Amino acid sequence: MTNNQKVLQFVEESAALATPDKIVWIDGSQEQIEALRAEAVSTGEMIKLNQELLPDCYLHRTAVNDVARVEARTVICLPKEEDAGPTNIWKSPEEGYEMCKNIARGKMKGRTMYVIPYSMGVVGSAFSKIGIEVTDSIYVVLNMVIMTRVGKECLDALGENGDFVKGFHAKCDIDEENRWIMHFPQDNAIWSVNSGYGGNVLLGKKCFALRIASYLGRQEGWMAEHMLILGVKRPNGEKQYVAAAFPSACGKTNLAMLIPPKHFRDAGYEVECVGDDIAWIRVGEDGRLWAVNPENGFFGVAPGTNQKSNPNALAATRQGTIFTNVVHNLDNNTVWWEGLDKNPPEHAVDWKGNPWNGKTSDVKGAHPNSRFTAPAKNCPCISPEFNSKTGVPLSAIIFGGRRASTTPLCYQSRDWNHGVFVGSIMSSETTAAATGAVGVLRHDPMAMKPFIGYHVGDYFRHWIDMGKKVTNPPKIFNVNWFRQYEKGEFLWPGFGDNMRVLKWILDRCEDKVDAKETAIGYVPYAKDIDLTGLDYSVETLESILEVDKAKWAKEAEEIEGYYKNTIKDRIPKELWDSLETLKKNCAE
Ligand code: SAT
Ligand code: MN
Repeated sequence: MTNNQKVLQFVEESAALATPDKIVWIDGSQEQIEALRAEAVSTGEMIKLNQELLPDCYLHRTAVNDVARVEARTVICLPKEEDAGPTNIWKSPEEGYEMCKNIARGKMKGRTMYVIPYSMGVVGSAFSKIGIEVTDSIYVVLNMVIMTRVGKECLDALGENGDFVKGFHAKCDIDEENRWIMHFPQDNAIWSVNSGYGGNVLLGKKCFALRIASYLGRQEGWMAEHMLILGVKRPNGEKQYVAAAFPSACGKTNLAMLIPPKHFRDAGYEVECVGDDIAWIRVGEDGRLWAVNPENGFFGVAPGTNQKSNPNALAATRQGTIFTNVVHNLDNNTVWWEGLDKNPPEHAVDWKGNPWNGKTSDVKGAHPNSRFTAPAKNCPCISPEFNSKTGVPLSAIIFGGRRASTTPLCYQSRDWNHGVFVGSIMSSETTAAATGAVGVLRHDPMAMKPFIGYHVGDYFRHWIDMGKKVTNPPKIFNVNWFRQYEKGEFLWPGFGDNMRVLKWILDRCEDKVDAKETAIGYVPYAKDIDLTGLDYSVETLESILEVDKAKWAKEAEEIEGYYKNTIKDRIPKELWDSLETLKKNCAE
């Protein structure tokens, strides 16, 4: 399929190590995809679902010990430990390669090695980059076909000499103790062994499009961020785009596909989705930041997705979708998950493969991190700019985490550098997207803690430097949809009603609305958040817009500790200055 010697050599070396019986190049053709689906069904790797209700849809179950990203086994291999920084696990490239190779040696014996040429971004765009993933998993192939642009045209775009990101994946024994996801940023290489779970094995996603790409972006002067991208069309037809960073499983997919409340729809507002997870961002000739979504599908969290919370995502999963670790409804050969509807199936199989009765069982049927892999083109609100080679210009960047208290519903930074500070101090409660405890508050700067391919302090510096290159920067905001009463109950309705906050943000970008200056930045006046059609008291709104100086003084102290004791060095002076200002403002 190619004359590119580097590609041929990579495939040859991978095969020499893993010794597969057969090598199959993925050309992206429908016939090949069909044949692979049939093979996966014949071995039980996938279950073909009801083709009338869910055409071209399949169900897959991972091993029970392999259901999420493994941050403690995700490694950045650089020569110097200090260059990986305090947010990453580090190994030297020598040690990393040796470990992965020793684990993978001979492990494809009796199996087929698939070679997947793929593009992150539209093939042929200056934004895009090509990867080659070798894998012994048909599930990986079929997911990559949805999540990226796969096929011969990627090899053609590479030409005889082009460079690419090398991805080696072998399932091995799905052994937790020998599971490693290793990145070699200097070599554009990724090795993944002993896992079959999406985030660990779809190497185009977090491994390439965030960890390797963030490293490349710093060298080449652009940014790879854990951000959704959405567009809002105003009644007069003008469009504004925003990119928003939230940690995994904090509602990026829901926000990206938001349906505005009736009052806004009637007035003519529309929201379109450009991406739900990753943004590659460059400075345009006009001095603005332009963003593309390098992916071609959605790897969304299933539980909680329903006709009310996200009808667009649900619609996207009705065709050509792979479901992972959800409930198999045996009555009609479809799928179910907690929060889909109030009618769990009685005759079903849970995510572990055990018989499950949704009416009587007191254990969950779907894993909390169960997923759908759906083609972007299925999404009813996919943006006409989705395939744009230049992307969309950003009016705003939004940061947001899961915070029960302290952080108000929304605030705006004073300027770019202060916005970088606001991103750097993000904390969020952990979710089921990664292994480990759920609901623990942890620092997650720019929602990138698990995804920065180098030192977090250098990453902050790169953000500050980018600000110098953009003459017309987006405004930077922070939101928190997750404020709670004492315990449990959320104070803001969220979902489609987030449009009310989004509208304020977009109005701020056009200087159409005033704001209150506070210790932490500009906060909306309650009267300026349009509550029409919502049964919600202005007092409650005021309470979640409040900036409590005493709490923020404590927060500032905590941030200082994080900067000093965790990140330690390489923090840009601009961020220390912002911290000093915050401390001073809270003391006043
Ligand atoms: O598992 S993934 O990393 O692909 C999804 C996520 O955690 O954001
Ligand atoms: Mn994500």
